[in-house]
Amino acid sequence: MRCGDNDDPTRNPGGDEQVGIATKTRAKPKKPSQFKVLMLNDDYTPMEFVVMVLKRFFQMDLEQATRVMLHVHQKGVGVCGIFPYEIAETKVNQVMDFARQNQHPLQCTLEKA
Ligand code: TYC
Repeated sequence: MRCGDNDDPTRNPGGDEQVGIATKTRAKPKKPSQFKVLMLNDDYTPMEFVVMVLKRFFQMDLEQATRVMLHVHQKGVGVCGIFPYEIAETKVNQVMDFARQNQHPLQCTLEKA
């Protein structure tokens, strides 16, 4: 039978089978690598602003955002979340743009998880 031949009605009773499309599956599929979004401490950004950022861009509730903000304030750095590269990069840009618009020196960066 040639590829694409499908005239035997018993061969495809539901009619929803794709014919002639070959797909190749990797032996070892790679999961997309993950990146941590890190928030850095500074002496000037108000705590309330950092909490607002964590709620707005990382979907944290007030309690969680306050905990992460205080961790960063005390330790110097903290993890806001872990995402595929493009999402992590977008979040970093959103945080940095929002901080800049509000004239705060808040810094956010990426690190391979
Ligand atoms: N250290 C800042 C202050 O005392 C608060 C702060 C917390 C700033 C976390 C940045 O990522 C940060 N106002």
